[in-house]
Amino acid sequence: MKNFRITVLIIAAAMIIPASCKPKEPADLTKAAIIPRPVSVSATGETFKLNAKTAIFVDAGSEEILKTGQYLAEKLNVTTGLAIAVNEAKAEPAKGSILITLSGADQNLGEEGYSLTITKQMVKLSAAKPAGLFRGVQTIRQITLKDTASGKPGQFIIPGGTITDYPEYSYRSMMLDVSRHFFGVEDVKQVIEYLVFYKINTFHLHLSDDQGWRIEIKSWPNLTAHGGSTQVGGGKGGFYTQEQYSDIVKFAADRYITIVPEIDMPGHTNAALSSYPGLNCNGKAPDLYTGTEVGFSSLCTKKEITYKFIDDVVREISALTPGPFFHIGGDESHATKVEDYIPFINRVQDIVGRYGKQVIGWDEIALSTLKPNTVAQCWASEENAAKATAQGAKILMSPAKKAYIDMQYNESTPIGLHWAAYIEVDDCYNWDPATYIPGVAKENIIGVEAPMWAETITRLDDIEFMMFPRIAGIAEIGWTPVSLRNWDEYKFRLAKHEGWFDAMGINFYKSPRVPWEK
Ligand code: TNX
Repeated sequence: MKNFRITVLIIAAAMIIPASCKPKEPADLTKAAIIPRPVSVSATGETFKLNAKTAIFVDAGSEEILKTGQYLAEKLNVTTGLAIAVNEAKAEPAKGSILITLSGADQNLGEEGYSLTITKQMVKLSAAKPAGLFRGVQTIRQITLKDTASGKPGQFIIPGGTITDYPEYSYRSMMLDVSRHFFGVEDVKQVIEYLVFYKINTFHLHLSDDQGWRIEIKSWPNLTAHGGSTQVGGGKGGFYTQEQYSDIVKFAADRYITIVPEIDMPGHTNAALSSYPGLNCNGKAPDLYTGTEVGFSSLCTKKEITYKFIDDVVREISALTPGPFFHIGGDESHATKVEDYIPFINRVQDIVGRYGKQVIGWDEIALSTLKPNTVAQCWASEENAAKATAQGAKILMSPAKKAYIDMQYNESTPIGLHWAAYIEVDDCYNWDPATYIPGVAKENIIGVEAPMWAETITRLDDIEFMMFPRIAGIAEIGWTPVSLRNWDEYKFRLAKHEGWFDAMGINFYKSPRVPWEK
C-alpha cells in the first residue's frame, strides 16, 4: 500500500477539516456531502463536538463490532490528528462519545442499512447487522469532510440530526482486469480500500484472459508458470499464489466486500491454451499473446479434458472463495461455434453448481439454458438481456456506454479505450439501471458494476484516474433511490470530495463539468 502517503494524510488533515474557524453557515446535516446520498437526512441544528475527550464505544463481547470501531478510530485519527480510543460499552457511554451498536435497531434496515443519530451528547450508529454498522462508519467518515465539519485545532463540529439509510440494490461492484496488465496484491488492496468509502460491496477480479492467467491452480501449475509470465505490451505479467488470493479475500471480507473471481471461458483463453496444448482442438500450443485483439481463442468444447480442467479450476478457486458467486466469463467467444457454445455453457453451469457457487456470466450466456440462479451481466446486447429475463435470470447492469470505466472521458484524456463511448463524469452518473434496457425492470436487477478493463491501464495511478471520480457516481446509482438522484445537486457534493482525493493522494480526473472548489 502507499505507505508514504501517511505523511501526506497527516498534512492533509488540516485541509479536510479547516484548522481555523472562518464564519460559516450554521451546521446543517442536510448539506453534508455524503456519497452515496442517504435515503433520508434530517437536521436539528444541534452540533456534536469531536475532540480529545471523544471515545468510541461498541457493544461488549463482539470481536466483529470491535473491529468496526477500530476501523473508524484509525480513519478518524488520521484525518483529525486525535487519538480516539475504542472501548466496549459496559454501561451507558459517557457524554461526548460515539456509540456503535446492534441493539435497538430497526430490523427493516436489512443487511446493510444503518441509522445515525447525532445530538449534542452523542453520535449513535445503529444497524440490524454488522455490515450495516460498517456502511454507517463510512458516513461518519464523510461527515468529517471539509464544509460539513468545521472546527479549531483539536475540535471538530459535526452537524446534528438523523440519517436513515439503506441500499437500493444489494450488489454494487467494480471489476478490475488483472489479466491484460497485472496488478499486485498491494494495488488491489488499495483499490478495495477506495471502494469502501463509497459503500461498494463487491469486487470482481477478471483473473484470466488471452494475455495472462493470474491465479495459481495447484493441479495445473503451468497456467501461472507459463500462462502468467507476460501481459499486454510484453511486460513480465505475474499472478497471485493461492495464499495471496486468500489474503485479498480476507482483506475484502474484513471490509464487508465480496470477491467474485472470474475465469473467462470458452474464449479469452489463449494463456491457458498456450500452457496446456491438450486443451486445444488441434493439440498444439499457441504462442503467448501480448496484443489487445479479442475473440480468437477457444477451449476445445468437444474434449473431455476441457471439463476436467474446468472442474479442477472451479474446485480450487471455489474452496478459497467464501462469497456465493463464480464468474465464468462467456463473452466474445467468436472462435467457438454457437452450437458448441450453448452446451458448453450449460455444462459449466452444472460444474459451478456442484461446487456450491452461483454462476455469473457476461450477457452472451443467455444464449444457453440458464440455471434458475444464474446471473447475466449485461454489457452490450439488449437481445441477450431479453433472453436472460425471459428465462427468469437476474441481471447485473454494466452497460458499456455508461458504466465502463476503462472508457476515456473525452478525446483528449490520455488513457482508456473509446469503442463504446466517451464517458464524462455526468454521463457515467446520468442513467437508471431500472429503465436503461427496455423490458429489464428493477425487479430483474440485482445491481450495478463498473468494469475496468486494463488494455491501456498499467499502474495504480491509471486505475485511480479512470475510477475517480466516476466510481462515486456508480456507487450512488447502486445505493440511492433514483428519485433522490440529480446530477445538478450531486455535482456539488462530488466537488467537496476533492479534499479527500487530495488527502489520499488519488490521481483523479478533474472534470470541467464538476464545480471543484479548488
Ligand atoms: C470488451 S466487455 C470485452 C473485454 C475488453 C473490453 C474493453 C466484455 C465482456 N469483453 O474483453 O477488455 O471490451 O473495453
